[in-house]
Amino acid sequence: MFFRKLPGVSASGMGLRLSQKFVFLLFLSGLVTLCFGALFFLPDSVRLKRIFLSKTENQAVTVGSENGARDHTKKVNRDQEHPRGITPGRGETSTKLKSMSRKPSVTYEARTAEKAAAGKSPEDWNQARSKDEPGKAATGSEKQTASARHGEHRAAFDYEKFKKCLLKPPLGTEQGKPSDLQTQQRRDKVKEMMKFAWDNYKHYAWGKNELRPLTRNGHIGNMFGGLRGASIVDSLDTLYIMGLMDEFQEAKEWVQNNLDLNSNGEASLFEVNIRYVGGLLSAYYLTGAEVFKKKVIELGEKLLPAFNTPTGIPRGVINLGSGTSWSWGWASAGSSILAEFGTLHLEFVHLTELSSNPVFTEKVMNIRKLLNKIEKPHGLYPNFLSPVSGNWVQHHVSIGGLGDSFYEYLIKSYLMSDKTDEEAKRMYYSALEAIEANLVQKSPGGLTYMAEWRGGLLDHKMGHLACFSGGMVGIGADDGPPEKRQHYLDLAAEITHTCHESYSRSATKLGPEAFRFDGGAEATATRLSDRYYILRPEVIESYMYMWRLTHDPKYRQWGWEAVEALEKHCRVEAGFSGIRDVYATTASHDNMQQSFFLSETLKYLYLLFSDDDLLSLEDWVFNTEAHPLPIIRRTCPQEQGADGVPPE
Ligand code: DMJ
Repeated sequence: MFFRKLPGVSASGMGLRLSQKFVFLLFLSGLVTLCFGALFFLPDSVRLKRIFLSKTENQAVTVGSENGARDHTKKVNRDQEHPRGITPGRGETSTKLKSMSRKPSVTYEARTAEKAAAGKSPEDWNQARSKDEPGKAATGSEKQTASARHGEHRAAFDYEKFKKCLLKPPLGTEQGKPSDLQTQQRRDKVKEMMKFAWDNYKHYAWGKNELRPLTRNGHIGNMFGGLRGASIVDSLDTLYIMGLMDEFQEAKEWVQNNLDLNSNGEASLFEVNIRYVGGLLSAYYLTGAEVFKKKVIELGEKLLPAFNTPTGIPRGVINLGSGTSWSWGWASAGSSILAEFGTLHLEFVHLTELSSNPVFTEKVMNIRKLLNKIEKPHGLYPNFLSPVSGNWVQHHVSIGGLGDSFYEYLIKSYLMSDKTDEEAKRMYYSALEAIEANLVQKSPGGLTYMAEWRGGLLDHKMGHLACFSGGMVGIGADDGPPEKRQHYLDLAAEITHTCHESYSRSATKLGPEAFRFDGGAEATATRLSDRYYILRPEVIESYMYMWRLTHDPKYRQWGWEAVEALEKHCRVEAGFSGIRDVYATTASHDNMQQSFFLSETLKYLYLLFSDDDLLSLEDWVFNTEAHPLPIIRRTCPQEQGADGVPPE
């Protein structure tokens, strides 16, 4: 070491000072090391620790949603996450998504913890801990811990046992083959239509979301984020029940090898849920193939961050990669849509069944709780709700678009719970009463319809989407108050009749997107913009349910009229296409074979011409995309004694 001699200081004196300094420096550095080391022993919340040890450490972080309502700690690795607020490129999904209000719904920490919670094994969930804080609403993880404390350990899902407990074989005794020749031929025709739609999709659009049958190419669209193959996932169960086994096998292999869930696109929570989650769940329950179960649980976990809002009401759009979510730009004041957040229940309950993870059911039960408690104008549920305040944003009520499948999921939740979900039952029948009192109308020509309601004023319009309600009111008729059962069945028949009228009053015998009952109109579209038909299923769906409930042959006849009309006006050389004007005989095609045509329209037609034991309503409920989900029975009927009690 080299020291410069200081003026006026002797060499020996300088040596003494230097050694003193050396000892002092040594002491100082020891002290610093000691203090720094002590940081590791401080509690997680101490700010100094967060300043010095951020980013790269495996550490416990405080979890909080927007309003800080959730508060628990979890071990997570921050390096695995995207930084908060950054959303990856949107590519083809951008056009519509640009108009969304960009409000990330969750803090970075909340997303991290959510993912960590979702990724745990059932044993981990039971061990997961969180501190009880009086006065705070229990979060998902806290409730998980609570259920663990109460000894609610769910056994892993047993597919063989599930199969044994069904009342009927899923495909019926003879694949649902009808006894009379004419019905057999009609059913064969529907199967041929499915094969034609599938073959063309496969040829021209394989792996894309939908087929463009005129330009003979694929369509990706902006509803499913980066997910692909919507037509494949939506078709799995239809192919299977129709016995198109080679095609089913191709579809299954595609799911196994190509369905990539690690996408970064921005997706509609609702659409991904009803088509992908619903499609994969059904495929699993029908076949027992593990690949479907694995994929669907993984996908379900990716949807969870959408629920991280102050109320737990999910936002409509989610980036499946980052977990960031926000509301549709067109939905007033950043609100969530009733038909979207109200159409998750069936699938999420089944996600819990298959994964043994209670978090999925907790998320939807929380939505249910809020909707049950909130004040409802005239007992009606408006279409827009703020996920921040939990209040209605506008008083627009509709049984068609924006509201529709919420009502459907209430009665189906009750049926799917083996009629044990009393809350869903109560909510459904009181909603139906309010609908009857406020929305159900009779036209001057004697047609029953469900009008829309705008802050107290009736809009005498019914959308094609609202035509599912014939089937819904029908399947719920039997569990209503005894004095109302026949009335509900009649109401279901009247609505289905009105929807059929909207078809039979058009030149193509296909129904418009919306039809009116004012200005002299009786179930006809009065606006040019309402005249299109995009291969929608709702009217045929109601025919199918009404057939099963009444066996009145007119429903099969009406279904056959629809088949003929589809063949004549929608079948083109390379698939099926929607049309722009149902009142024009020279068709103008919209160049789109919607995936719901394969999952719903053709499936409901096939079921309409099949025996009732093909996907028997005693065992199955259909989600809103026509994917069959089994009724959940806590005790297996086959294991019960003659007195209905399980043997000891
Ligand atoms: C389908 O995706 C579902 O039935 C949804 O509930 C409403 N719309 C389409 C079909 O019209």
